Amino acid sequence: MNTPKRYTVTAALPYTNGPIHIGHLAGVYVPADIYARYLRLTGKDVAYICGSDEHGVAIPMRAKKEGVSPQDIIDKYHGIIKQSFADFGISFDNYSRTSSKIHHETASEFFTKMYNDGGFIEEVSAQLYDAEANQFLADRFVVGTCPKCNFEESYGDQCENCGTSHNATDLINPKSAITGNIPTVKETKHWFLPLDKHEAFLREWVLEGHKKDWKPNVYGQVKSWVEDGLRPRAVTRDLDWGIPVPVEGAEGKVLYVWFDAPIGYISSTKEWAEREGKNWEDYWKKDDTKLVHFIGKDNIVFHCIIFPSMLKAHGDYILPENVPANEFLNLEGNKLSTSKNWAVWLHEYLEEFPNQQDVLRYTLTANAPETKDNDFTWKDFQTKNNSELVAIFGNFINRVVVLTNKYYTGIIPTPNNFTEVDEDVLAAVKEFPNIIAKSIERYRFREASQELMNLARLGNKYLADEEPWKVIKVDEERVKTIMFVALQISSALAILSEPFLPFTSKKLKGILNIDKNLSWEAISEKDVLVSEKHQINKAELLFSKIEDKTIEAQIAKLEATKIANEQENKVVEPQKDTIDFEDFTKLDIRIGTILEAEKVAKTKKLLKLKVDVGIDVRTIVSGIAESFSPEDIIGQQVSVLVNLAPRKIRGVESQGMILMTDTPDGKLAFVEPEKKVKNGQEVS
Ligand code: B3M
Ligand code: ZN
Repeated sequence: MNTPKRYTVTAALPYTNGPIHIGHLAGVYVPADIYARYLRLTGKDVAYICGSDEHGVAIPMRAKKEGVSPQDIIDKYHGIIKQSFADFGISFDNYSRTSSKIHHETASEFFTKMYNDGGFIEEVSAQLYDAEANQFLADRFVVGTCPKCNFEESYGDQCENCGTSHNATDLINPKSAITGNIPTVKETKHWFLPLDKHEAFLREWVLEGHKKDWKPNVYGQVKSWVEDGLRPRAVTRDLDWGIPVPVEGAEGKVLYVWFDAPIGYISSTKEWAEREGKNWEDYWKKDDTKLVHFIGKDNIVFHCIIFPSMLKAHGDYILPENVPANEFLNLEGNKLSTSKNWAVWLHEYLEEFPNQQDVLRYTLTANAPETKDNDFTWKDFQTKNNSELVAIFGNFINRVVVLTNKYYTGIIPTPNNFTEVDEDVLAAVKEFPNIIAKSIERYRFREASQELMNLARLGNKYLADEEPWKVIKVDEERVKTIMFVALQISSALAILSEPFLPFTSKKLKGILNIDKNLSWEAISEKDVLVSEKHQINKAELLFSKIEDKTIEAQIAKLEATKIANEQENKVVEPQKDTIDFEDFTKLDIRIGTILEAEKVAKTKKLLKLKVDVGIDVRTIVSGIAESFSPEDIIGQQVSVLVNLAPRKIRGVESQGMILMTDTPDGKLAFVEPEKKVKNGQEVS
């Protein structure tokens, strides 16, 4: 495409069935935000568009679970999600929602136009049905074995394991997610998008047209779907939550959520254009507009096959120039999961790391899952903060600002002759806008963020080599030049960091007191970004060190989640065979007190105890050493089976057994009386 006149940048519409976490941010919203901010900084006309996806079946399902209405669910999470985006500086030009009137109208019109043009096949077919729930089962209402990868918990429309999208009737051994019943089949009428008819177009447009510029992971998926053979896909559903199908004879049916959701990009653009006095059609119908969809890899089929086929069939719309989908982010080695609470939720992060949005943005960018799944670890987060943001970026800026204030009361000094080193550094700075831009334009945000850090490294090294704090004692004039150069680097950092670290960039511009509108290109074009005699402000810390204990607390929190999940999934042992009361009375269980405890040599688990059981004081060997240290249990009351035949354990005769139970953290606990009782007291 020739130089675009304007850009429509979309970020996947999040489902409003839960808050958002770091995986969403890393996969979609941060990269899209970097891209949009960069475009604005380079003077481009941009519409950065998003909104809430409020028609997924996960929403009525969640509502049912919580005993509230779907509307309650979407209102709650739309609010939370929108706030999280704002808090993290995600600079959407518009954040809409698919329950809005403008969206219902836009989606209905879209469907109607395609319908009138003969863009759908109308077909009565047998669909899965849950007689008990009195409901057809599609999408997330049905689970079963994936026909492609044999994953046993595939959803009706998509397998989360292999990413394949299919029809609910393709599932092997389907089960209703509502009742657990095996579904029956029942006939119902639906409208299908004949994807097979769009195959030639898709081959030409993607397989031939975007071989070079699309990411290999995206291109590869599209290719494999097209080559597997495309089949018609139902775009309507028998449900009561969604946009009513706008044709006669479709009562009780709604549009499939994946039919209406991408149209949400269009309706959100309309909402924005109306507010801003723009023409939305310029952003969706003009060939000189560059449309880019930012999504996660599970959305590739919808954005690269289904939606483009809809746009093409409709006829008035442009197609995306690129769909830079990311792979997935994991958390400490495990898949992020809303239902398992295995996540770092954005609203929680902000409570625990107030005003540190940029640290998360930076870590997620530097470690973005661009070409493969990646892992977020708290240790790595700490390292990125302490060793890069604090030690390189923050340190450099702090030195420059503190010294400028100290030597020149914050007034930028007049430089003398530049040395070769100065000239080289200044020339190198001028290269950075291009270097970073190249990476961003190729959707390589990790690389771009590292180039930004390289600019800070350049500044840090310059100061370390030139040592103005030493030179000041012997050559004050030279120091003026050094500080002048360092201030130019600082200004370049303030501007170039904006897409990545918007909060820091703003703060830094404030400290340097520089023109908020200095453009990206200015850094390459101008010889001087901040001139002599310009007054800067006092130093403020841009980043602060994150201590080990803070990180340990986060890791402990995840540990607790893991244990809670395990506990939840733990199966309760089935009951043993029935015994007679007689059998029970044979057990002689007493309360005793531990008087002495010591480790049994050369064992990990065993403690040798002296226990007063009322009858006598006896030796008991117990496998509790991994849960207790000897000195902590002296005086502890315990339940003891006293008439168990004595046994030799590691050469020590054990005269009884202490009763224990497991706790959720994998340790043992004593079965003890709630109040202190007399030793020898019977347990019955
Ligand atoms: N709501 C799916 C998701 O969050 C979906 C994206 C819609 S984009 C049009 O994975
Ligand atoms: Zn699968």
